[in-house]
Amino acid sequence: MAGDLIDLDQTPKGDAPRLRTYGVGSAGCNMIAASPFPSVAFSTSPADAGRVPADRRLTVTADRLVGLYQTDPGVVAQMPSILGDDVLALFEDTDVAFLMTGLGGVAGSIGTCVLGMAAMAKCPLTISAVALPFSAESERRRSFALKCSRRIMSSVDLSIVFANDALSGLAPHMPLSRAFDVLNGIMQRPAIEAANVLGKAGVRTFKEALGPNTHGRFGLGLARGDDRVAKVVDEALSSPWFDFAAEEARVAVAVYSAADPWDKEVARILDMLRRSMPSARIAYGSYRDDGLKDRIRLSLVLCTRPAASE
Ligand SMILES: Nc1nc2c(ncn2[C@@H]2O[C@H](COP(=O)(O)OP(=O)(O)OP(=O)(O)O)[C@@H](O)[C@H]2O)c(=O)[nH]1
Ligand SMILES: [Mg+2]
Repeated sequence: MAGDLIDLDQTPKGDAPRLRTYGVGSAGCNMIAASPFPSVAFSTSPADAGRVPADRRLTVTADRLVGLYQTDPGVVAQMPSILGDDVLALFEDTDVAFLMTGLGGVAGSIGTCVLGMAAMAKCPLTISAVALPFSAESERRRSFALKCSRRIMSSVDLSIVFANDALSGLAPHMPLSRAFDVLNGIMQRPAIEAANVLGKAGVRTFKEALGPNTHGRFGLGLARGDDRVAKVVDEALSSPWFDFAAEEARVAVAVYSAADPWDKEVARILDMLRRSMPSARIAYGSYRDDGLKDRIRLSLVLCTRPAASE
């Protein structure tokens, strides 16, 4: 129901969900290089999958990938074996599949569409984090990226879209490879937050809170000092990736962390978020992170209507 609050800390904790990150294509393999989770490298080039630490790797030909991409997702949902045992095996023993890619090329864009279908057939929760190409890249590349982004959104549970264009603001004066490292680290955040606040049994509550095929954008705040709560909320809400007004959010997922998490700060954050998005369902969680010292962090995913209606 719109406007309600869902406390993820109250969901059963028990066993931690088995979360796996999937790096798809050349950029995707870069993105999992520093993953703190068991990870899978998937591409059309053995060089991509071979250069990053991963506990599972698969290289498939571009021809096979294109054939699988052209298969009707409804048919795959009924008969996942069409994808092949090697692809399906990547999702064994996985509760949360977190797919990462840079869209625009063949391996990452088509690969994520295909792995999204496999993950949805095999795993309780599938989230994708995809980067859109820079405006300066070719029109053909950008329109292919958008087409695949829409297809990914309409198949996985939650697709979080990051525009590479925001890099110039986030990491000005940095060489591109370092700026990519910064962004690739930020793109891991939603997976890290999910692993910290969701127990295995809470995955279903989270998925129900999201609703089907949800389209998300990510914002991050970090702040210290007396007014750290106001600052952290302002910074998260000023994310360069929010390309719609906060009040249009249908669902928001907010995760607060601190070395000394404090219920009062959670309540203030929720109060401020509620004022910015009065009709959104807000799912929230918190955890202790000693590394933050005197700072607090707020990770925010704002979700709009299901992709199917876009
Ligand atoms: N965020 C981020 N984006 C990247 C990175 N490397 C490349 N990109 C972006 O990702 C897009 C896809 O590029 P690649 O990953 O090289 O393409 P691919 O999926 O391997 O596709 P093919 O090589 O054509 O099969 C590019 O157009 C860039 O915008 C990275 O490390 N991080
Ligand atoms: Mg490539």
